[in-house]
Amino acid sequence: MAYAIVNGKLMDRSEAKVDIEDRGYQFGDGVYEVIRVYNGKLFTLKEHLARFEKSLASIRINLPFSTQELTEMIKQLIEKNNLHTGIIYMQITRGASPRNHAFPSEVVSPCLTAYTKEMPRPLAKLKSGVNTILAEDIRWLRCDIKSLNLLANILAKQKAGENNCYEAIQHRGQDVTEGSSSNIFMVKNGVVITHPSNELILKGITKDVILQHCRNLSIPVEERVFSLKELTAADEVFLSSTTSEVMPVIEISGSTVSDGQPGTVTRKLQQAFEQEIVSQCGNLIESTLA
Ligand code: DCS
Repeated sequence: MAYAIVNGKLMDRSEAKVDIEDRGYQFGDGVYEVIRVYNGKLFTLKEHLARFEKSLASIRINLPFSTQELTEMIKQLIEKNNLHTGIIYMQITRGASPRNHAFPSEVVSPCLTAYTKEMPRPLAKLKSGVNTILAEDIRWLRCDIKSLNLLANILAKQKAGENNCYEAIQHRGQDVTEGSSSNIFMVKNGVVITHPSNELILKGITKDVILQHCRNLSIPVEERVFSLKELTAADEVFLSSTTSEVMPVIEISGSTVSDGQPGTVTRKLQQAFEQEIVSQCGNLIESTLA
């Protein structure tokens, strides 16, 4: 039997239901996190919990549990579901209340739901790299909040899929922001360049691990806005996310990136990322680099 958490309680996943007037369901009034699990162990848990709390505070929802309680619930769910390699998805909404845009005037308890999913590492793609397509970034101006409202991201990802691409690279006018569900990096003359973590993008946990490893490896980094023109002239491009790790980008809207092969800086960072996984979660069965 697969288990899920609803309102802080562990239950049979097939019986996990929420109210039709839950504000997450009606308004997307809530926030979420996706955390990677390798070897049954949570990767970068502390960082995800910190971002979750920041997202919650940004939309003025109080976490109905302590971080410690939440951690215990998540760990119990992983154990109960026997999750080896996959993800845990969790979200908190403002709760169920008669429909009205403003916050409920009565006291409503926020609704926590969580479940796990087996998901192998995308090893073949990590080796070969992926194709991407450009998409205008039509999102709101608080993309730093990991909000349940994902319509613009959905439309961008759908455009990617319909064009046989793995991801859409979003841009506001000439400025590259981030992927529909990932951060974007380019490499030029050995320098790693990526959008600053401000309100126009999500501060990726994977992004921060990568930037830390750049520092460790003495790879120069510039966190600054870069243009579509710079992107198309890049030596290397890669994207990052919890599920995609350090993913080489070999094509953008039909144009090949450099020679169409994952670049050397990208490879180095993939290697460093794998070492980080091993140090936090133990040895991996298969490596990207083998
Ligand atoms: N930007 C956006 C818009 C995202 O949705 C994500 C991750 C990222 C960047 C990368 O952040 P992390 O490195 O912290 O994962 N999105 C999650 C999602 O919706 N599914 O998987 C990851």
